[in-house]
Amino acid sequence: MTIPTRTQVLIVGAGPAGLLLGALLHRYGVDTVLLEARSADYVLGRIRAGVLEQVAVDLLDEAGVGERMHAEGLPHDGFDLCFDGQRHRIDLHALTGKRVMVYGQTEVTRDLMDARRAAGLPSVYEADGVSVHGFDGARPSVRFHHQGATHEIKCDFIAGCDGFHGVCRASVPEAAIQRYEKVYPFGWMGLLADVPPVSHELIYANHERGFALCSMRSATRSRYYVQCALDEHAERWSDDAFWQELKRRLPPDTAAQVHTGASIEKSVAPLRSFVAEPMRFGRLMLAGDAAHIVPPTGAKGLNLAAGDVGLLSRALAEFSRGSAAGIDSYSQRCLQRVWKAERFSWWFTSLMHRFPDTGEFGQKMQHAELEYIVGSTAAQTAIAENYVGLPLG
Ligand code: RFL
Ligand code: PHB
Repeated sequence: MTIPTRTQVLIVGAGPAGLLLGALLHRYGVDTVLLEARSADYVLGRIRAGVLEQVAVDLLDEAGVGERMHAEGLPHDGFDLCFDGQRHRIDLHALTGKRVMVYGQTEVTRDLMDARRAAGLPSVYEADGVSVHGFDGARPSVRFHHQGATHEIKCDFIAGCDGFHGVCRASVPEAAIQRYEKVYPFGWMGLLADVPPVSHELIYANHERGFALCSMRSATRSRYYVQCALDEHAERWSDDAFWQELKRRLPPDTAAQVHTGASIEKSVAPLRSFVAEPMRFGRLMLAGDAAHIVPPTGAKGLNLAAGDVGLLSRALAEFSRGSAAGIDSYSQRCLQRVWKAERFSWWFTSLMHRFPDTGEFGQKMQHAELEYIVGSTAAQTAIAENYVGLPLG
């Protein structure tokens, strides 16, 4: 492939945000070049999100990549909240009329990559030293190295879809950006294994030893998490130690039904809440984890990324037809939804985890709130409407 020297939208980052943006823009007749620092295999090897909201499902359909998701994804009508050795079902569908789709981020990424390759759209993997220039004027450009050569691509807009540690947000002058951040004093250790899930729906457990989550990727592949110390190393945990710890945090009858087996992947992720405001700097637009991070408890990260690029793709398509209205309102429209998801993710994280300073009073508060939730349809509805996802403004 010859690397183009000009494009309408230069997308930095081939995670779900960058790939979905590219697919939507292709549908709208806007051309893109996608630059990714890592190899395609590396990107596909990262095990992350598992739950898609309807908004994300609709956008994947609109991008023309929904076929395998509908065939292989698992629609879920509810999930369980677990505490005091009891499971309580939150009936998402009865409470909101909506459901969520369990379909892994790895599969979403693979579907989008395959579609981009099939459409012959330019992507450069293993692009080194990406730097962004001139976004405060009308002619931005991006420079990078690839296979020993230096390249420059001129563009109308740069889409910063390069995740939390990317180069795009870091290239914005300090004075132009406001950051809001909360780092949690624990992480999640995740394990992926080819064993049937313990339950056909997800289980979120509050336990005195710490939070646990039972999730899945398919009827034969399970994904489990346990809250752990921030300095925990997954390599130091045998699979057996993980399974034992998971089971201790579940009610005995549920623990007895956990199918154990060799892990395919085991890793620790820190938990963080983060928002950068605004999300637009001249002709540089941030989307997804580049602009905001949520702790995974609410399953919102990938869904927020999809929502951002849904709005951004429409704004950029409008711009190519002569209207800047969508571009001008992009940041404000995204941030309204982002802050609501930040609130829900922070609240659900606070409710379900043991914090070093939870103390006896804090535990009583968590317990009273969990008791209130299971006894109140109003409280369950509030959880359900946030969990299935708020509308794309
Ligand atoms: P990504 O996926 O981080 O992709 C960014 C891409 O940019 C590349 N990059 C660069 N490329 C070129 N030049 C540079 N200088 C670059 N710097 C970085 C990176 O290599 C990468 O390929 O961000 P994106 O696309 O915004 O997508 C966000 C999601 O990945 C993330 O929000 C979710 O995974 C969060 N998340 C969950 N979200 C959900 O909606 N539902 C869930 O159930 C859920 N579970 C999770 C999660 C995240 C987790 N971890 C590990 C953080 C569970 C976990 C454990
Ligand atoms: C997952 O399956 O990886 C998953 C599911 C729900 C969450 C977080 C992660 O809240």
